[in-house]
Amino acid sequence: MPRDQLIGGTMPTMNRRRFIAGVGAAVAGITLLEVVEACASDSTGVVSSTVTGALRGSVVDMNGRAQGIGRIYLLQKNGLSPGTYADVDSTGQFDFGQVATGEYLLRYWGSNQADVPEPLVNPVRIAVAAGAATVFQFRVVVSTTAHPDREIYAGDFFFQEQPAGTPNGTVVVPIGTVVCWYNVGLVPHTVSGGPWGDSGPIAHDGNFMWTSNQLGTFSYRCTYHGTEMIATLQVVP
Ligand SMILES: [Cu+2]
Repeated sequence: MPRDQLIGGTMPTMNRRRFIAGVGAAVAGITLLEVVEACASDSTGVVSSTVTGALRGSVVDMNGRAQGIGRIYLLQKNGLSPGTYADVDSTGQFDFGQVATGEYLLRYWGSNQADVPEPLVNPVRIAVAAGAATVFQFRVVVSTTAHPDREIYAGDFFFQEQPAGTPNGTVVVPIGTVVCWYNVGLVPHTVSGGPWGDSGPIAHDGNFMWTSNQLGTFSYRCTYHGTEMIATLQVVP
């Protein structure tokens, strides 16, 4: 079906300006985004494949001083990282440019030189609105001591090592490493099957930690989503 026929048939009174005005107030779902695409090329002559908003921000320490350390990852709202990132520049700024509207998670990664301290949230949930700038400031603690922990996200519905692991892949850690599974998803998950036994339900924003005290290759899974969420932890000397 030709695109203009679809537009005329389903949305005779909709124009792009009116749609953009409304999209900021709505929760952007897939249906909404499809409508945006259908509306994006219209009689005003404005042509774009998706509606976007700017996404940028800064990194400061707890005293408000700019810190040019690290990298910001842009995750999908279910916590999955497709590998999209922006480096923090020497003045502490990061800039993703124009991003498709919708909900995301934004994660700070400090390359063992800085961390977002508890109880500050990392990753943080954001919503990119059409035609507006979404600006977020991360507050971090700069530390010269290495941060040896390994973090694996349990999302909806996958395990993924941070900041750039393969979903449901194998994570290799030296013995004695503290491994932290963090539920970045919206529903409960478990980490079950390794020498640690069973984490039990981990709520949204909750975590389970295990200090690797046994060599071996351990398959583990989420008991609720065992066919989708299955991954491997390998502990080496
Ligand atoms: Cu699960």
